[in-house]
Amino acid sequence: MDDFETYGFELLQAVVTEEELNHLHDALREHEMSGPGLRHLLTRNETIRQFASSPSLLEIARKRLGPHVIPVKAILFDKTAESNWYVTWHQDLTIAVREKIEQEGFGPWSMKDGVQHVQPPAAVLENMIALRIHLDPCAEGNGAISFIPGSHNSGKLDAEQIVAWREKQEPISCPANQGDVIVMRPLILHSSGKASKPEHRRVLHIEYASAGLPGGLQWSEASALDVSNVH
Ligand SMILES: O=C(O)CCC(=O)C(=O)O
Repeated sequence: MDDFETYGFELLQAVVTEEELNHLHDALREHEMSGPGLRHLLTRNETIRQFASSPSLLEIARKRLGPHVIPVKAILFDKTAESNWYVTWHQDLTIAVREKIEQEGFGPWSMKDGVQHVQPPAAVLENMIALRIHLDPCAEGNGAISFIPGSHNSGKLDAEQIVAWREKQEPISCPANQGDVIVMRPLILHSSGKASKPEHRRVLHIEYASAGLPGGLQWSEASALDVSNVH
C-alpha cells in the first residue's frame, strides 16, 4: 500500500505554476468572501471549473481513483484577521446534490446556500478525494490543516470513535507552500486552528469522485460537459 492509502493524505510540492496561480487569483477577485468559505465555485466561476478539469489535476485524481473521475465540488477557504476561524476534528461527510431523492443509506439531508446536501453512505465517500490547492503560502502558524493519519479507513466515525482516534494517534500538521497540493480522503479526521499571525491563506478545495450516484441522484456542481471531458 502506498503512503497515500496508509495515511489518508499526501503533500505534493510545486504542482501549480506561477502563471496558473496568477490566473486563479485574478479569477477569484470577482467574488466577495463574507465568511470562511466561498462555495459552489465549479458552477459560479468558469476559470475554476476549467482548472478543476486541467490535465495535471485530473492526473493526480486518476492516480488515486482510477480513470473515470469528475470534479464534483469546489470551495475556497481563507483565514484573515477579520475572519480567523478554526475547525475541530471532523470528517467531510456531506456531498452537494441537485435535488433530494430519498435513497437507502443517504441522510440526513440539509440545505447550504440554497443547495441540497446529504450524507451519503461511507462507500460513496471512499470513492472520493479532495485536492487542496494552496494559492498562498500556509505556514504552521497560519492555520495549517492537521490530519490524524489512518483515520480514513474506518468508515464514518461517531463522537466516541473520534476521541479514541485522538487518544491513540498523534496528529500531523501539514503546512504548505504556494502552488503545493494536499491530497486528502474526505473520511480522514482533520482540523485547523486559528492563525496566530493571520495573513491570507487561500486554499481552493476541489473534490473528485470516481463513481456516479444511485437512483437518479446527481452531483450538484458536475455538469454534463465535465463528464464528457474526462471519460
Ligand atoms: O481549510 C481548512 O483549514 C479546513 C477545511 C475543512 O475543514 C474542510 O475541508 O472540511
